[in-house]
Amino acid sequence: MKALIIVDLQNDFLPGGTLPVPHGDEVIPLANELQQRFELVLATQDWHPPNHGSFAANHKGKKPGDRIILDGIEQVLWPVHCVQNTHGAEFAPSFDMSRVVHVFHKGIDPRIDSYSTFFDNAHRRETGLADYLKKRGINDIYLMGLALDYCVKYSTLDALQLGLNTHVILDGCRGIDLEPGDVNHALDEMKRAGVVLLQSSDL
Ligand code: VGL
Ligand code: ZN
Repeated sequence: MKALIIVDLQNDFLPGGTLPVPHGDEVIPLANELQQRFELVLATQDWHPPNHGSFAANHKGKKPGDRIILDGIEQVLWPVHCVQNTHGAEFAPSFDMSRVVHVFHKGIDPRIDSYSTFFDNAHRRETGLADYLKKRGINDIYLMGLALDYCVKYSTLDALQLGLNTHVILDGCRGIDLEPGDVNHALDEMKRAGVVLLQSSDL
């Protein structure tokens, strides 16, 4: 069975948010349409406590884009975003969630970030998504959403490790490109690892 996983369509990642992914809003109509075509639709939500270690504001003298070592691993610092129970963490109002059966949260632990929807960045803790898919016999996953060069990329790499046939719907994604070239690099990395990159018209 196939599942569609819609990644982080939250206010803070959209134009006007605190960590806007350029043109991120453009993928919402496709998210609404594609849900109708999958038997199982899941969503992810970046869901940080206010004291999260990935926020530059929580480190004296640091600014977004700086890199630090957080609990032993490298961390890029971000503007404050997707704080639990705030408007910025909510899903975009135009995102139709009527067919989304479960939402997986990530980035809850203040000491570690979680770009992947499966594990935190040090692979210490699971979000529950891997077990959820296994229990339901789902071997094929299709991801779309934000951001292509962070959450989508890291999720696909973990998914492959878990033995899932992993697809990315490219016209349903937009990237941050913190460093110009990050999106192209992410595409190469995913392709080399064995992710199937496709367009929604191929579905
Ligand atoms: C993400 C940056 C910071 C993502 C989350 O989900 O792509 N990116 N937090
Ligand atoms: Zn985050």
